[in-house]
Amino acid sequence: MRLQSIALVGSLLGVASAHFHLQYPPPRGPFVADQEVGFCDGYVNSTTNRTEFPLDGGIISITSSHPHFTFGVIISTLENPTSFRNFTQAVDYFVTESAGGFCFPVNLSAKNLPGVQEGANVTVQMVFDGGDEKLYQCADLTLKQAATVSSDVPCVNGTTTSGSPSAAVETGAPSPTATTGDASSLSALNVAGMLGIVGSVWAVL
Ligand SMILES: *[C@@H]1O[C@H](CO)[C@@H](O)[C@H](O)[C@H]1NC(C)=O
Ligand SMILES: *[C@@H]1O[C@H](CO)[C@@H](O)[C@H](O)[C@H]1NC(C)=O
Ligand SMILES: *[C@@H]1O[C@H](CO)[C@@H](O)[C@H](O)[C@H]1NC(C)=O
Ligand SMILES: *[C@@H]1O[C@H](CO)[C@@H](O)[C@H](O)[C@H]1NC(C)=O
Ligand SMILES: *[C@@H]1O[C@H](CO)[C@@H](O)[C@H](O)[C@H]1NC(C)=O
Ligand SMILES: *[C@@H]1O[C@H](CO)[C@@H](O)[C@H](O)[C@H]1NC(C)=O
Ligand SMILES: [Cu+2]
Repeated sequence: MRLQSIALVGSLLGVASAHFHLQYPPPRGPFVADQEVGFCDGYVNSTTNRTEFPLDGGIISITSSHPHFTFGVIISTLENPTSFRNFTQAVDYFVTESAGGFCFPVNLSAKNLPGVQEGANVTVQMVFDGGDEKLYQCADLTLKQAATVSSDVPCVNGTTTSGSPSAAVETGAPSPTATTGDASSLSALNVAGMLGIVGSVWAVL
């Protein structure tokens, strides 16, 4: 049991350097851990292969190796934003607990920002702070009211799959009402136990 715990802690500490990964909308390029402290994970130029993204019924999906983090989304309507000053807040910062997946609905038109409209090319930048440093990843989008998110996109919180975060999004995931007492809630308990172990080891370190 003790050996198992140490092996488990080792593997979790290993992924801690992985920070967070943007899963959806797809980032500008392959994740680069060392560059994530910088503007757009080091991808300073807009891409031309923009993702068509729902104007008001989108989702943002990440994986996080930090179980407790602050997250927000900033947006720019420039074709090629080059500075944080070219961005404004699209999703206010919030604090959450979720190791593994984190996925939430987003309405980019909710703040009525100028230029955030049908057909617009925008860049969204994820701002993540899991306790080490502020981290950034960007996605280049074309906003379309009629765009839909593919059911292939992973959309989970923690390691537990649940229903789609909004009625407008089809994730193809099973209904959250069907999970009581089954394997998925068991795995959630296991994760809670694992995090407890990690917490106590960090406290010793
Ligand atoms: C755009 O192209 C780059 C380079 O091929 C690729 O790494 C990236 O994943 C693509 N992005 C999207 C949203 O398809
Ligand atoms: C970004 O674009 C500029 C202007 O086209 C180019 O000089 C520069 O090399 C590009 N940077 C990267 C990292 O691709
Ligand atoms: C949006 O970006 C695409 C791909 O870079 C480009 O072809 C298109 O002209 C842009 N649209 C506008 C309105 O600038
Ligand atoms: C984008 O940011 C750069 C650097 O701060 C600034 O020089 C430029 O004027 C900004 N562009 C717009 C359109 O605000
Ligand atoms: C998104 O926000 C806009 C502006 O407040 C609102 O009109 C629209 O109903 C919202 N859409 C959704 C899906 O919540
Ligand atoms: C994840 O949690 C957020 C709130 O913390 C919630 O808005 C979202 O719907 C949840 N996602 C899933 C897939 O259940
Ligand atoms: Cu980190």
